[in-house]
Amino acid sequence: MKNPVTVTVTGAAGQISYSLLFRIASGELLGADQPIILKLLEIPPAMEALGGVVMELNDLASPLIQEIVSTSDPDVAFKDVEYALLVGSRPRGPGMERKDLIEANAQIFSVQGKSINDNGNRNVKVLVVGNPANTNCLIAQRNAPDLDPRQFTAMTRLDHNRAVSQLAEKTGKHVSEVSGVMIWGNHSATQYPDIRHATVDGKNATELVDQDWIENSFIPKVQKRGAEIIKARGSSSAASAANAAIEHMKDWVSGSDERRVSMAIYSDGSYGIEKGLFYSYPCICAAGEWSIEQNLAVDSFAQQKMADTEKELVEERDAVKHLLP
Ligand code: NAX
Repeated sequence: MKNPVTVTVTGAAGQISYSLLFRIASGELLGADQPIILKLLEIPPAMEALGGVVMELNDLASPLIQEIVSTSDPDVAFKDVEYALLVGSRPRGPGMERKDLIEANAQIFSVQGKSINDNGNRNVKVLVVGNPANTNCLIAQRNAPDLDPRQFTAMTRLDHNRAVSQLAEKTGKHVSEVSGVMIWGNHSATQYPDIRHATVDGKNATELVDQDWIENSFIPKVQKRGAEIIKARGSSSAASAANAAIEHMKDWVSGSDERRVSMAIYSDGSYGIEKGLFYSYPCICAAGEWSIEQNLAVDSFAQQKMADTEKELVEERDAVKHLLP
């Protein structure tokens, strides 16, 4: 049996975690032979509800879970963490402007970034899910000066999967026949879901659909899928978000087998995007590392879309500039 590893999940009493934690416990994240110490972070008012989640986790009688620590202290939650899934964040309250929301979350992610820096394993891998995910990730990373910025990522895998699903539906093919889709930029309504280099059943996707569908149906549908789900379900996507979080982390750890995946990662300036922003790029994962796929052709339409979403990320960063170390 392998030595146990520490996985920390924040927002552990929330909707996404209610799906995520049970899949982690069943080995879907790190494999069926990897014992886990699960550390769960919540805010004090949610600790009672978290107690209920812990009872259910115990009732799995999972052979993989070695220990469960539930706490409202980030330093306890991030002690020795190797895989940190930052799901919890402050939701928008009544009368709250977007700027207030970004600021409120900046406080949370400053504390968590610092705590991961001070308490986590030196090889920790961090995935930020809580919104605004890209900017929350930037804040956490900037507060963790002793760690490599490449250890921080934010989630656009759900957007990626939504794009795959839409393209499969439109072309009448199974999702397994779709490959090469990618998401550029922010996990928000400015993101650019891009099928210019995708294939469906081996054929170039852009030859199977027309530009009008791409611009006026596909892109807005993927950008606004979250809102569509809230309208239908009465609450935001949870199980599909948990699934995307598992896939993001699993590919990062175990490799994506040369499949293109979308991850918001520390920009090194590739494709002319400002260095240091957390921007979603097409990535390939291998040997526990991600790398940006380079030299994909960019036309003027794509260039504009990539710049629009970059602009939003710059604005979000500037809104919290005074809080960045
Ligand atoms: P919930 O409101 O159900 O759960 C969030 C949990 O986080 C709550 O239990 C809350 O008490 C906890 N929390 C708040 N502040 C905390 C802190 N400082 N430390 C620890 N825990 C804290 O939201 P849920 O539906 O689970 O969504 C979680 C986050 O994911 C939201 O920000 C949501 O917007 C975001 N999403 C991101 C997605 C992505 O693709 N990147 C997609 C799904 C989702 O919308």
